[in-house]
Amino acid sequence: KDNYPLVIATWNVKESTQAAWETLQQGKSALDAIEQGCRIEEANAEGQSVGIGGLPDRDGNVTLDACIMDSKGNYGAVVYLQNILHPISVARKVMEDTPHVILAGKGAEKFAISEGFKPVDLLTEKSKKDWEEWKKTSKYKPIINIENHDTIGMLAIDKNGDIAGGCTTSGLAYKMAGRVGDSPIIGAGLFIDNEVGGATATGLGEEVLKTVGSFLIVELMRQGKSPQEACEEAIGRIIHKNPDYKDFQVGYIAVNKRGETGFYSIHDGFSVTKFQNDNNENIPSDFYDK
Ligand code: SD4
Repeated sequence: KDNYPLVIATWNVKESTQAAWETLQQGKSALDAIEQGCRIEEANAEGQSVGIGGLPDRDGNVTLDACIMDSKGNYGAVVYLQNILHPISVARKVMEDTPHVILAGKGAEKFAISEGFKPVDLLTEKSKKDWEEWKKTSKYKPIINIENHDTIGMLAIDKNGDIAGGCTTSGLAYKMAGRVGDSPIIGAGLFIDNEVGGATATGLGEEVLKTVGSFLIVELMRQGKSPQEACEEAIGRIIHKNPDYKDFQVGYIAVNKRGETGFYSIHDGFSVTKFQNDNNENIPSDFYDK
């Protein structure tokens, strides 16, 4: 029981895990904690892979993907959402206030505005400059670890032992217009089963999608694997299927029902932030390609 409440997230996002932890301390649900935690990173204009300040697609549009899943197995997502600061909150509204689970593009934006979200320009001067610089060569190659990587995948367990998760991103920098990654797709970027545990992903979404990584991790835990073993096997699956793994990064994090955690990546440089037992800590991840 001492293992939770607990919050764990991809990358170095201490302010996000702090906000989620404080939400849990107020007696709120894991779902509330996830939403509050993710909102911090979404509003951080310095982070160039989530929310405002996210690097645009190759046409200069910032397009956001996000999803959220609760302990009852409910799920909501937005894909290719533009001009809205908090996709995680829109995803929650899709889950709670519509008969659907995914809304895309203009429809998602229209829904958000009808729910009171204000349109904002998400392309910052800095990201616009970086994009203009990129256009000079227009070489599309996913970067193994983006310096200030902060696509946030977050898992939380509240004091009742209930698990929720969320994932929010601006996707890959300079992606093709229309591209959607793993982050908002159930089973790929995120999966929760309150009887077993949860998992979430970061990195090259195409590889996570093709192996349905987060669902795989939860199913492996159901079969008795620890969160660590399950993350390692899911990374192993990608490596086995794709000999080009040296050129891209994927990182997974997982929790099980007992509040045990695991995390693993293909390459060095991935880290997680974990808030547990009053301690908010950024921890480097072990990795495959040594
Ligand atoms: C994607 N998985 O859109 C995301 C990108 C990511 O940190 O995790 N960036 O493919």
